[in-house]
Amino acid sequence: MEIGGKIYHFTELNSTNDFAKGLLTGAQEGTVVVADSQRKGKGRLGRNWYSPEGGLWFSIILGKGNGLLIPLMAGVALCEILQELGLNVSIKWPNDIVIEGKKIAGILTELEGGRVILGIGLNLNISRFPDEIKEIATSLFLETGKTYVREEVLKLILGGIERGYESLSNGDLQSLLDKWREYSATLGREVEIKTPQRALRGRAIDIAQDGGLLLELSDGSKEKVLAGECSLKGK
Ligand code: BT5
Repeated sequence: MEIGGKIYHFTELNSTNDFAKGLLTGAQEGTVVVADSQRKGKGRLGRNWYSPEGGLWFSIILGKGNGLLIPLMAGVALCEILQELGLNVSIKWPNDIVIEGKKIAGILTELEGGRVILGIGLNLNISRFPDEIKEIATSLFLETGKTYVREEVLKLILGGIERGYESLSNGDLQSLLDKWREYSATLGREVEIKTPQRALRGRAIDIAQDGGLLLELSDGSKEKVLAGECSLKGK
């Protein structure tokens, strides 16, 4: 499947994910929606995503897929491309792309009409962040001092996602999980996972076949978590 065969480009949208959802009927798999800025960029769980001009904000319409494995695959693809660009990136479970703990990219997947909308926000040429996030966010520009041509970076990422999606569709889960382990900033660490129901603390020991995070709790028992907020504790 070709990703980016059709690309819709807007100077401004509320959210590329929302626009992509509105396109679903009749839109081909692999269709991409990109906006220079978003008025209501969305994070997970109704959070806001700061999306001014200078960033790379886009969504891809994919076919059916596993709602947990697709974002893992996208995270790995992003890491590969950012590493090629010389950045020392890692993945904080489930799919924050970080450089020394600061987030450079976020991924939001939504299931709609049996399809997956994969939304990616990458802080490209952003020179400053609002106070609320300036300690936890970074950009390619802030890390390297260079400015990037958005279309070129987009093309690299779409290529990486096309390869990753194809190998997932062919059932090659193992290489995806191995790459994820390689980039992980979470495995081996003491973590706390918070869900609306509970908080769980333990050592992150592996990523499961379904994208869940395996924890070893202090009593030695093991538990798999599929969703939640992860904070890293100590070494
Ligand atoms: C995410 O949410 O990390 C998913 C972000 C997905 C954004 C893309 S842009 C294209 C597409 N269209 C959309 O409307 N969304 C997708 P989450 O893990 O919930 O992280 C949100 C939190 O990250 C916020 O509460 C802030 O603390 C922080 N944050 C907000 N904007 C940021 C930014 N530009 N860079 C780094 N951190 C940010």
